[in-house]
Amino acid sequence: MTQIPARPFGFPLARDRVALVIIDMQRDFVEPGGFGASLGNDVRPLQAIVPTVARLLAGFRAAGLPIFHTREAHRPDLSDCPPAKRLRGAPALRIGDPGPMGRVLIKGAPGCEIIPVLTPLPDEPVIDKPGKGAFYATDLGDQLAARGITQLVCAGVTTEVCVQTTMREANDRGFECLLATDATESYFPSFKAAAIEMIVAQGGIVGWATDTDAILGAIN
Ligand code: C5J
Repeated sequence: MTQIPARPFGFPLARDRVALVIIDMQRDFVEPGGFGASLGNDVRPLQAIVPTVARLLAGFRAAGLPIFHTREAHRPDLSDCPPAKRLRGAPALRIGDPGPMGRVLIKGAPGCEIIPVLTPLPDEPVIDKPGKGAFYATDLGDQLAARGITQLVCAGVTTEVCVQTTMREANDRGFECLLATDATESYFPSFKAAAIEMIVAQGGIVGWATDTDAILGAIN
């Protein structure tokens, strides 16, 4: 078994049971004019990880390993978006509002799409999720079980929100999760750093963390 150098200790890679999960690399979070920007965030740190996420994606494709993409995406009638989520705070744009890239975080709107450079291939499932975690109200767990996957390499945005929530959901379901630290980002650098520490603390209470080079060196 290959051990990937990681924190808090080597990740015991099971090459036949691992998948990459790229979380919410959507125009609405990464590009100016989207939902993330409407909340007052500077999106440039998220744009900076795009080449690294693309490298990780290319490495999994080259290795012939399974890849899943997620999107935070709601139905046009907003029946899967609780008012408690939609009405919170005073953002310039709320979920479902018309914005420069169409209706914010609504399936089918341009802003809801994954950024072009990371466009999923036809055999790479795209999981539309109404929550922050990718297991809540989706069939991700069933899809992973059907393919015998027990390990997840996680990347995407934002580290402390949808990425960490998904890792916690996966951890509780028995998955071993490895975070690619340079292929994830937050609008808040200190939140990213804290999230990584929370994941690896206490003997990897949520999972493991390492960089993309270490992962690619092990799978290819
Ligand atoms: C947020 C996400 N931050 N994908 N979504 O609202 O992390």
